[in-house]
Amino acid sequence: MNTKDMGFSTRQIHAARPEPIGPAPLATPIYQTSTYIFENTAQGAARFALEEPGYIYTRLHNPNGEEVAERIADLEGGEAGLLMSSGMGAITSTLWTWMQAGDNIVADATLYGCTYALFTEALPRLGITVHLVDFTDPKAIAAAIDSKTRYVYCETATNPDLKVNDIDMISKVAHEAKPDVLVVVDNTFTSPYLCRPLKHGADIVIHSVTKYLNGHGDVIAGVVVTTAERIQQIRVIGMKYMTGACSAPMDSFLICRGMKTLDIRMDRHCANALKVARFLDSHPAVNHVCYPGLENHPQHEVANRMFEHGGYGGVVSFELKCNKERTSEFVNNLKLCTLAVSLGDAITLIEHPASMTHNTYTVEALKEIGISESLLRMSVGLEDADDIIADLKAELDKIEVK
Ligand code: LCS
Repeated sequence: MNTKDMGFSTRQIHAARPEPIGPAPLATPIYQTSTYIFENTAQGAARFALEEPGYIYTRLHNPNGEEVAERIADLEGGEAGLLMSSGMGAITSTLWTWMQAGDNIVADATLYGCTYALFTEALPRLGITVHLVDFTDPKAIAAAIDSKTRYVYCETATNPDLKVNDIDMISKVAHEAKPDVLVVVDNTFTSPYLCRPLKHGADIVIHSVTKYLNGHGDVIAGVVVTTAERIQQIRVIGMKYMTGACSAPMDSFLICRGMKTLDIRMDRHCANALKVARFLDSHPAVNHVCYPGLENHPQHEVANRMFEHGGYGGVVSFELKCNKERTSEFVNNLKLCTLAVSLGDAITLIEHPASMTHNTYTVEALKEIGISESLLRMSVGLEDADDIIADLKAELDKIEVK
């Protein structure tokens, strides 16, 4: 079925559904196989030479992974996608495909902790330099780009503090400074339902599918979406030779199931998060709240321009008016909000970035990007918002504010 002109909700369910083989199952069966049979040696050779399309080995292709990748590519408005074993697998497989010693990356200073560690610890060991700059400053981005810059890299809404990067501005500045630079955007926090970076000038979009796209806290996966030509290069270089970070058929099946409700879940995550953010913003024990849906958020207008479907995401971060120890006590006493990293699950999760997801930054480096040891990050779930708020309120009211 050609779903090209159909709506988001239809495409998240029907885009890229493979033709049934034999009896017509409603759900795509799990192709739980590592390898595929060739009819003869000529066919095997033609497939390896990429002269004939068809399956070879699950590290390269698998029907379940392809269904998910093509569907996400459709929702992102990209030509093609590639599903991988994790978000970090998708990031490394993509970046390594076109990078060599001597090259550099210009990246936003606020990143998911493991991306930051990749950029500041791992890549420099391989002779690749990473310049971290504040991506709200166009002059700083332009000044950091030179003839050796391969990628300009940022997150749509930053982990953990929800700064919204203006992808139109960043892409324009990057391509003006160096036309062949690849603008790579990690769109995990927004999902394609809220933002489609390719439309705003990005060249490559990456997701940790572990989060909203799967949405049920039971799979680790990643995806990259870009042109069909680049996807083929990532597949046969970055993924096949360099990382081997291929997706697993069973995981793809679960993601396919989860994605059918992406829009419904996102609407609820967004509505709940806005209520929670407004509550936190009004509480005397809270120093400040990071949520792009609040009118006082520094990039509220950028979010209004870039985000679709009227939502601002499900993650809310907030800083308490107390020290690190009291912040820990607050979290440990919560009943409904569950202490765990990750995000995008039905269950509301809360974590302490400085000692958990962002412990790859030094305390000083965190301070430079405005993240303190009293900051908490919540992934607001799908429960009744009033129950989440009641859980927070009971513990916030106990904090003595001087
Ligand atoms: N990009 C972003 C923005 C992320 O938040 C994460 C994981 C990744 C990439 C990596 O994806 P993964 O390999 O885990 O699928 N973020 C996590 C977090 O904030 N808490 O736990 C994991």
